[in-house]
Amino acid sequence: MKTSRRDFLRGMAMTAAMAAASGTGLAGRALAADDGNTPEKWVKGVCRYCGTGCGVLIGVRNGKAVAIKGDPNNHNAGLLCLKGSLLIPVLNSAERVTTPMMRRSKGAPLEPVSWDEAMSTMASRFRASIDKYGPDSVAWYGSGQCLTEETYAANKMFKGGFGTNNVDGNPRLCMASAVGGYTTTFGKDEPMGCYADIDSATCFFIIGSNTSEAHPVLFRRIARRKQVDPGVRIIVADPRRTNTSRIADLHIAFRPGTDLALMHAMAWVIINEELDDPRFWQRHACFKLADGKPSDFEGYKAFLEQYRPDIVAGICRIPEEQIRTAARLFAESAATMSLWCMGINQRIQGVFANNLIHNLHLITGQIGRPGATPFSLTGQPNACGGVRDGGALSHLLPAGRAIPNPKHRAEMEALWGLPPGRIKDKPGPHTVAMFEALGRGDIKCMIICETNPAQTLPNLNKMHKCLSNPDSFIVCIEAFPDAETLKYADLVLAPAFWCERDGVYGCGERRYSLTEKAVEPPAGCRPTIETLGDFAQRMGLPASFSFPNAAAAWDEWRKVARGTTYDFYGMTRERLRKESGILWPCPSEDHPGTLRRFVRGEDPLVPADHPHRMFFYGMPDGRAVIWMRPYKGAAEEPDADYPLYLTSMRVIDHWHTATMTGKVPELRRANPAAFVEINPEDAEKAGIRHGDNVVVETRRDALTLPARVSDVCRPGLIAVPFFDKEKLVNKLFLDATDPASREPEYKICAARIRKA
Ligand SMILES: Nc1nc2c(c(=O)[nH]1)N[C@H]1C(S)=C(S)[C@@H](COP(=O)(O)OP(=O)(O)OC[C@H]3O[C@@H](n4cnc5c(=O)[nH]c(N)nc54)[C@H](O)[C@@H]3O)O[C@H]1N2
Ligand SMILES: Nc1nc2c(c(=O)[nH]1)N[C@H]1C(S)=C(S)[C@@H](COP(=O)(O)OP(=O)(O)OC[C@H]3O[C@@H](n4cnc5c(=O)[nH]c(N)nc54)[C@H](O)[C@@H]3O)O[C@H]1N2
Ligand code: SF4
Ligand SMILES: [Mo]
Repeated sequence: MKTSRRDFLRGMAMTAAMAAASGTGLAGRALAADDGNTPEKWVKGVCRYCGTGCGVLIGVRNGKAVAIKGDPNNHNAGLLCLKGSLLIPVLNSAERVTTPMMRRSKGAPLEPVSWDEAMSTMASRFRASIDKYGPDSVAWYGSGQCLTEETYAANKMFKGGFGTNNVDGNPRLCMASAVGGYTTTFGKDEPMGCYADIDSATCFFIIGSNTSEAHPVLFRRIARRKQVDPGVRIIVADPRRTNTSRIADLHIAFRPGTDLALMHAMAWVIINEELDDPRFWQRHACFKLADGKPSDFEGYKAFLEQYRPDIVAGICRIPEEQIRTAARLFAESAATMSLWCMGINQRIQGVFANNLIHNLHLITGQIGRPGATPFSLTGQPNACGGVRDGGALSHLLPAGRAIPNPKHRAEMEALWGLPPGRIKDKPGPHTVAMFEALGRGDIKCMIICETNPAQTLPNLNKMHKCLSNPDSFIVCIEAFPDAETLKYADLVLAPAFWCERDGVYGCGERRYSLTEKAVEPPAGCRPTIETLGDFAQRMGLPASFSFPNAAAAWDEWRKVARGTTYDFYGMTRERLRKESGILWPCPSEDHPGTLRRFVRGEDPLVPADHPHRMFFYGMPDGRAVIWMRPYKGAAEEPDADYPLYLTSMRVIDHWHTATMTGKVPELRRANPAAFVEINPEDAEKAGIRHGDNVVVETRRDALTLPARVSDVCRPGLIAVPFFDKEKLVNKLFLDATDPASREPEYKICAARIRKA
């Protein structure tokens, strides 16, 4: 790829503008990612961090990465946020895992070992376990940060090769409720809209997403949309007054966990003020009771009576007028786009809350037109492409197939060349249950890849016990030596990081983009696709389980997706090399990709002669479901002993456990350590001042954190970030999960505070 000096400067200027816009004012640093060396070549890739999936160009000189800028041809149009523009120091960090390491016994230190010894030890432990206890004694715990090819190979190896459905990953902690929402409402996972919808929307309904800190480049696009057209309206529904809410026309700071009541009340207003679109819902939707039994419009209207705005204002503790305003803005706008993330998903009613967002779009017909779409924001760079589309959760199979479906299992057995019946018919355990099984000793050997569960699982004291089972054998494929989970590893394998290997990331809009290899990994680090292939061979699996490289795995995955509703057969490696991302469905090499799914004339899976403009082909009768899901409170509501709500959130500068962003001095300085946000009212009651050390206590544990007293949290709510390994805040949270998605309720528990 050739880029002129002028393009380079332009790209850098954009990066600088974005860095400045992110509020940290470190534009100068973003300009020269390294020593000011002029790159000899630019290699195309994807940002390592969030599910926005910004395209990047990595500048390389003398085999070393020296600069980064936004890819002008990808959806981000050359923009990057500060984290993304400071990726080069992470890549070049001296603090890396550069050799396999092993403990000779539990409690002994990790010692460097050769790759051969590491792999043969691993294979003999796994083999012995499978022979003695069966395939369900081994497990894979993966990540939405692994490359698609790695996830595909691991899923195939465990489900098809070993015959266990013990395959799960951190998207369970993240996107599982969104998956459940899309599949129960529309029959198929993944948003039907695209990022370009932002440019056409006239109303944004942002609920449970701090877009400005968690998806900064998309937030920029929303803010620009409002700048261009001041008539655009933004509603933010979040109990915290976040940076996102600062551009809102209406900020609804409701009581945590009451979203379902709020959205039913909005539906009540829409229907009672006749702002709904009967022509749309009569044609494209049906009504169902919570238990799945069919109902009708009259049944829905009657159901909504318990959520009249005057009642719900009391439940949410907000002015009734806010509900009416939100409902009118949503329904009357020319095109409304909903955006949501963990405030909705990480809840014991996460799937139901997702359903209710879809309800609002279905009753108003705000769907399938440019700007009108229910769009779930994805957290990790490859949660969609690798884990969701790849079917690498314990109940799924690739490309929208499900473990309990005999036809789907038979299809995968045929595609993988396996005897019939090889894939088990029962789903494996979800994440929390998988670690419980490790603690009980039912799972003996586990691979943990590109995720740091010892910091990010809920109810950590309990999970640390599970990770400490003396009979277990835990393998971590981990790039950075300070990851908390390494304390529990028996074996650590050294991976090639980010652009030290090639592979595909699928971001939040069904867009697949290729990261090309830009630089060599440190000696001693191996691409994970090779590690998995080596492991499969040593486990005695057929050659089809060892991919010679990522491109070969990609080609097989294309064939597995072919002819399904996830069809991306047309995205050859060659095309991905040339183009900066393509959106599926994309069934043939001459297909341009699909911006809006389910829409005639755009989605190749909707017949050209279909009588209607939209067709929800994921549903047997083509009708999406308007669900009557009752609201109930959180798993642990505040009470006399623990009177406050406690929630957890991200900060713009850090990526999860900060093993990467913590290596960048500018980012570390901006947010060096954990804190607790407290509203001035609550602080005053407890005699706490800004900066005081505060004991935050829940039924599980207590931690001392410095107070940030501000109006960010509504009264009665406190909030903590989870990036700081010196303060493992997840010890405070409970491991209650949504019964449908099994996603933990990280967003709510009960707490009390006192001055330390
Ligand atoms: N800088 C940065 N960006 C990231 C990440 C990161 O670590 N750092 N991680 C990525 C990942 S994996 C993910 S999943 C996303 C997460 O992205 P977000 O979900 O946007 O981030 P969070 O800060 O976890 O939570 C969002 C908001 O939920 C609100 N909330 C709490 N309780 C409730 C409630 O009851 N109802 C509603 N409606 N809202 C509530 C919180 O106040 C918070 O502002 O970010 C991605 N982007
Ligand atoms: N309290 C609370 N807890 C939460 C959440 C919350 O909102 N609140 N959110 C949950 C959500 S949504 C998510 S997604 C999870 C995220 O939780 P995790 O996935 O556990 O956190 P990360 O820090 O992203 O872990 C990624 C790990 O991969 C390593 N790594 C980086 N690059 C590579 C590589 O190329 N190869 C390999 N093998 N390893 C690499 C990093 O060093 C790091 O240790 O946290 C969950 N936990
Ligand atoms: S918005 Fe997300 S993907 Fe884009 S540069 Fe920032 S961290 Fe990377
Ligand atoms: Mo996430």
